[in-house]
Amino acid sequence: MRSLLILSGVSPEAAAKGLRHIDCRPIAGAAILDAVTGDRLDSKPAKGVRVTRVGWAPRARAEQVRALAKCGVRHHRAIEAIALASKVSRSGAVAEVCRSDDPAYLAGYVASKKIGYVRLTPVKEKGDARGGRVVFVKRREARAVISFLAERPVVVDRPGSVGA
Ligand code: PML
Ligand code: MG
Repeated sequence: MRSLLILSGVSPEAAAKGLRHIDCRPIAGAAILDAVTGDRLDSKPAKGVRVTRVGWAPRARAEQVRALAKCGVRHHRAIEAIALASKVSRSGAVAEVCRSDDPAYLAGYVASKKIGYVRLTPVKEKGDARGGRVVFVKRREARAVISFLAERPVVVDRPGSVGA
């Protein structure tokens, strides 16, 4: 995950801070971090930013389901995570890292415009409820990214792309 974040343009220091965040008890939303310093930029440390108002266009969803099935991935969490990562990517964020907080679901991913959605499994051991989501941004864009993530309705109309 660290290498993929650095490949995506996140500094080693910020990547380390982000990975520490998803190695803890999860918060409801995403933590927004400065992609250079790793400073936390959202205003609610105990909550983070909920990435909401994102869904699949039905045909695109069906295509994505087929593409995942070809790789042996059959889980609604993967489909929902790809929609969410598509919205995060369109927000202008530098990169995102996520590790499921479900103790029975062992996958995670790193996503960015540079590398796409890179799914990794297992990223933890069964029974481990630590996890979460971190979005790395350019500091001067933090406010715009946060309002896009929380408020802007987005429809994913092609696998890997977003039509807002
Ligand atoms: C996947 O690609 O399978 C999704 C991994 C992250 C899931 C996050 C969650 O819903 O807990
Ligand atoms: Mg969860």
